[in-house]
Amino acid sequence: MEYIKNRFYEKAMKNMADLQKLRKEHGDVVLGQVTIDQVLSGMKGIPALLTETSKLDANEGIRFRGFSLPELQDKLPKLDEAGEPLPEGLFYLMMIGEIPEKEDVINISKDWATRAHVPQHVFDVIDALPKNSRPMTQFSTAILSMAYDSVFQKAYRAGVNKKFYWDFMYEDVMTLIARLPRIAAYIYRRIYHNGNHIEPNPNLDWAGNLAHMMGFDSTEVKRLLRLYMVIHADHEGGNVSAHATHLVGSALSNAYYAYTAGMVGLAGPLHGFANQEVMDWISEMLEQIGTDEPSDSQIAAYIEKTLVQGRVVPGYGHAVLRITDPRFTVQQKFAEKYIVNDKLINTVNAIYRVAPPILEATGKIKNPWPNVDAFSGALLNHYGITESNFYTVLFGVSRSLGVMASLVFDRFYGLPIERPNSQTLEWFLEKAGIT
Ligand code: FAM
Repeated sequence: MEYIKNRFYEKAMKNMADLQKLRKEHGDVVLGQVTIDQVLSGMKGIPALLTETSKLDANEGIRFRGFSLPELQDKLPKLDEAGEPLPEGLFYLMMIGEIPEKEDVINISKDWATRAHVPQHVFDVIDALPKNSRPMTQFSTAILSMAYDSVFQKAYRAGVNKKFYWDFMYEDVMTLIARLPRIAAYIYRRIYHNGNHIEPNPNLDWAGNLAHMMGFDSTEVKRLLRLYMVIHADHEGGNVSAHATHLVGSALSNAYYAYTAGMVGLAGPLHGFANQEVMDWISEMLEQIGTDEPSDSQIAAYIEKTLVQGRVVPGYGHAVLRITDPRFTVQQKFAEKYIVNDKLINTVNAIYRVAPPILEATGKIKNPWPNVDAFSGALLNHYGITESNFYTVLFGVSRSLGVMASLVFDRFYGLPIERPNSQTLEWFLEKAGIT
């Protein structure tokens, strides 16, 4: 499938002239000021990264190459018109910058199917870990164990000219993405189905095959996983998984190393692990209240209690967004369309009614609205994927699309090693005139 690589080259090459001009002629343009508060609050709002694949607006949400999620649900190719778009199409859009034709998307599905073979040693590595080690530990270890396959690493060691790095990175990225559904499904079947594994079906699309190998062959689950893989794919460059991938890649680490770094970041409870935390928090609440149909006032009391305990309400808040996450809304609409009266989904909707004013009243939480993780678990649970400690792996499979596409751009643009400056507390005190 060379033509996708060629199209990427043609499109990205056009940007190269602009990038070079920026660096050579406009490098001294001042972008803004940096305050002590920004540094001490996690570098929020400092424009410090170049990321092409998507852009997050605080008051509007994510756009992939200019397209919002509802627009993509409408425009990206689907297998059947009533279904959800294929994540392959989103990958094409992130790489090329244009909405693909259906044929382009099917070609990516086929390309990934031909690369999807996972070497036996990866399964051996997974099987060597205790069965009860966390799914994200098994997933990250499996990815890391594939690093020896990296063609980028081999080319680098063979002394390839740096202008060709991106080409080898592209090959690694495509192979890595192609293998993920098999690895994720293997871990799922190992932990929850006694290692009763299901072989891939190369005629299925990437997300459809993931559903199949996990043991779900219904149209409904495939449709859900296609949507899931699209909405979790990217959230501009500064989030922990994207930034960690980019940072590690900037040392010219191979794609397997860089993506593993992103995944161990995603495994944190303030990031991708929040999708499991939401489920744990809700079941803890239902257990304590003693009903699976809690009233609004019971939910309110439980939220207050969580805050008093100095814990976060998972699934709420965001480092950038200041509205209900459109990824939450897309899932809510999906549930409205396909699901009738699910008690857990009713509870998730009730929390959405109750939580924002309480969070807002604290006066310190900058965004009292739900994020993507507030809804995703309830949808998966509805369709029988009930093992919530696996959910972050699904997030990770999807996130590969954005962070790996960005890694190809990083090497194409020849972005240098990332090395921000750090200072001691004494320095900050001096700057503030305190000493
Ligand atoms: N519940 C309770 N407290 C919260 C909160 C929440 N949902 N969201 C923020 N806060 C607190 C926060 O801990 C901080 O407290 P301190 O000043 O005592 O340290 C204060 O409010 C100000 O935080 P902020 O500026 O509003 O948020 P941050 O940018 O620091 O953090 C999040 C952003 C997402 C880490 C934070 O909102 C949070 O912890 N949310 C719950 C976990 C979660 O859902 N994470 C998933 C995010 C998601 F979109 C993803 O990455 N998948």
